[in-house]
Amino acid sequence: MTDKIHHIKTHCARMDHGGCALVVSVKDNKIIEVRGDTDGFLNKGYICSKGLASPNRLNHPSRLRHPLKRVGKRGEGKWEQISWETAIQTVSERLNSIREQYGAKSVAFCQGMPKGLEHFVLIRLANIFGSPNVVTVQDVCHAPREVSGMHTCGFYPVADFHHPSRLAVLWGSNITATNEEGEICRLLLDQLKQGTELMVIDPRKTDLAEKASSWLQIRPGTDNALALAFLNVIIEGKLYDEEFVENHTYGFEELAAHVKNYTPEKMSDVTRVPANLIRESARRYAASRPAVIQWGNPIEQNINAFDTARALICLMAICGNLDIPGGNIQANEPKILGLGKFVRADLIPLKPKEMIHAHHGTIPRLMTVPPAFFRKAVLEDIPYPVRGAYMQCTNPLLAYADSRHTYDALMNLDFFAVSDIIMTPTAALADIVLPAATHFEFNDIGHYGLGHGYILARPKAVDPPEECWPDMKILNELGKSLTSPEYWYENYEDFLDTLLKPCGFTYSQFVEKGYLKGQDRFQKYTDSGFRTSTGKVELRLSRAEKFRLSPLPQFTEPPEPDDPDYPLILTSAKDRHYLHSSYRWVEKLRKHSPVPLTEIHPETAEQYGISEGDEIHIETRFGSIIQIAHLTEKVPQGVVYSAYGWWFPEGDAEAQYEWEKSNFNILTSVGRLGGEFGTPNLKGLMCRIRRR
Ligand SMILES: Nc1nc2c(c(=O)[nH]1)N[C@H]1C(S)=C(S)[C@@H](COP(=O)(O)OP(=O)(O)OC[C@H]3O[C@@H](n4cnc5c(=O)[nH]c(N)nc54)[C@H](O)[C@@H]3O)O[C@H]1N2
Ligand SMILES: Nc1nc2c(c(=O)[nH]1)N[C@H]1C(S)=C(S)[C@@H](COP(=O)(O)OP(=O)(O)OC[C@H]3O[C@@H](n4cnc5c(=O)[nH]c(N)nc54)[C@H](O)[C@@H]3O)O[C@H]1N2
Ligand code: SF4
Ligand SMILES: [Mo]
Repeated sequence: MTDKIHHIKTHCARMDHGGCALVVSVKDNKIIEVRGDTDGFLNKGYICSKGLASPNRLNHPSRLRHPLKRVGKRGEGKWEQISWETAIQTVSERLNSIREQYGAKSVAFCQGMPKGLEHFVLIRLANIFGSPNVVTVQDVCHAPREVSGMHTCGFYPVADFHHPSRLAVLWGSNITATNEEGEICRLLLDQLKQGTELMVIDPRKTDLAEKASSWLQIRPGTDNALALAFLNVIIEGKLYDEEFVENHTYGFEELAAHVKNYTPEKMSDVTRVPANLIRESARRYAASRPAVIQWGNPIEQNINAFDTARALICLMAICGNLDIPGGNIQANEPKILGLGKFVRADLIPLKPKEMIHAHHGTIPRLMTVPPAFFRKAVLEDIPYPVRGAYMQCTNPLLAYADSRHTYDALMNLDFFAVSDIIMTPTAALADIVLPAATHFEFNDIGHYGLGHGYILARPKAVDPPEECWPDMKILNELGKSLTSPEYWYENYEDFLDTLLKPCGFTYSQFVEKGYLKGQDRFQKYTDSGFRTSTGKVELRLSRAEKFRLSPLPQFTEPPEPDDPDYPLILTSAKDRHYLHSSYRWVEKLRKHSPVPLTEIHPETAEQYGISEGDEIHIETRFGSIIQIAHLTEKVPQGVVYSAYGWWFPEGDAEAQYEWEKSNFNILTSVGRLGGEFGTPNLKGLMCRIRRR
């Protein structure tokens, strides 16, 4: 007998940070259609190609369906199917024996981009196990924005697209392709129709650069120089918000004296943005209150990440755009369980001293280990040995800078387990591979802990295939076996109710509502000041010396010095049809973007005798890869945009699916890192190209 069609309202997830409300039509435990929900709080009906293809992940023949144990040599591609009971027991025995031999901190818990609640359950497991080492990709993704925000103004200033702005600045954010952290482009596009002005700071002519009233085609890797030039123009011209500066900032005079040096003329040489365009754009930002800055990955994907984030927060502050409607706000969370309680931070009071990166003198309040330092611990025992790891929702062999360094580290671990939905190059090296259930297959909550002031219901639509388990369930069972069972639940779904308890809703009541949002409250500083040691926005950091931080935002030089052997500048942008290294195996998406393309300006290509469609080598001092040339005037001369995240799921499993051939992170290095966050240079590298 066949079922009727059911329509389920849920939110998209795991194709990016998620956020679009969806209506999912289900028949016979199969999704037959998804569409954007016009009632969606963030997307108002919008859906992208990834959202449309998202159900195609579920019944794909490549899905992992059973727990696997490595039987051959590491990476040889020989596996034995095992039961869940054996899998949980093996992972737990191996991690416990490492703990006995070297201590709990010798086991790392690794996660890539957070997908949902599983991220926080993983942190909870690490805390209960006693390891301070949760390794994430925050070094290049959000920590520079969040933690620099905490130090400067006491919060992470997020773009408020829910209230009208006079000007929106996209500073290295390709929002129509990436919709990062649920800043779904639909809200911004609606504002643009209502007359909000747009400024885009991006080397490449993005969709929105075409529509912007000003487009600053910056040299990759020089965003801090540009932000400092903005500060110079605004302070010299006394265009800032005097009342705000007078009452709510600390160190203005020092900032003013410091930025005198960064004139538009000087910074124009560095950034390649004409001085008059810098002047005009800075003036426009200062004159357009409320103005919002949607800032993206490029500001935090080079060694100057801290200074760039600091300069941008100073800019928001002195122009009076912090915590006002339509500006960059401190979002208020709904009344749900706080993060510290959920992850049981109380169980690990020594974490700030003991986590690997504390040894490297990173910035206070960075609570996850930068991948470069994790690998140093594995390979060099610095500051102590790390011998085991549990990894979920991550593909480090593609996502971490310096892929060969990652390979060496993975090969040197005594034991590691990976939970994923398919066999990736990373999983192919693991000792145990666990088949995860994915979005649509279990009840989850989205956007918890991201700092945007809301959470989204993601109720299940269909059952997972065969033996696939949600990560939350895997962790709950592993928790019971690996640590004291008192911290874990009979049923992992209790995590959902525990989180919602303070607001009085059960999970099903929450699902009825669809989302929960904190109340809008702005300019909270007028009552209580800013949550910094001075109670003000710290343009100059009052505790810089104590924390060994630079007190004022700096520009000294681009991330890499000019190099005659590598005369071109290399950067990247996310592919709108994929998430990082994920989903090259989803045919519907692969059709849109079948091969790794390197974008080059036609005149630059001609200089090197390269034509459209040629196979080319892209080389840096650190490595060489092969991609296909695509000539376009959208990128500037002398700048090369290579595709990031490529491996070939259709390739040879024993060769880890050609993970080296086109992988952008073969070109990157961990030789030089930003001191505050351990950030490597991913964008703004020096490279050269040649025909194959
Ligand atoms: N389709 C898709 N969406 C995604 C993701 C994905 O992989 N694919 N990933 C998700 C994640 S985890 C994140 S963190 C966000 C990231 O979202 P974004 O921050 O938007 O990410 P990127 O595409 O890396 O960079 C944005 C823009 O920066 C430009 N750019 C490159 N170098 C520079 C530079 O040096 N300076 C400036 N100013 N601009 C530069 C690029 O041309 C691009 O248009 O996206 C999320 N959404
Ligand atoms: N050169 C360069 N490097 C970068 C970046 C860049 O722009 N350039 N961007 C950086 C950024 S912003 C980020 S966030 C990181 C991303 O780093 P990662 O998050 O490690 O990147 P992904 O390649 O998306 O790997 C995610 C894995 O999770 C799996 N997965 C999907 N759903 C589930 C699930 O429900 N459960 C489990 N267990 N697994 C699942 C996918 O199959 C995939 O293998 O990369 C960073 N690295
Ligand atoms: S923009 Fe993101 S959340 Fe929206 S449909 Fe696309 S992948 Fe899903
Ligand atoms: Mo990210």
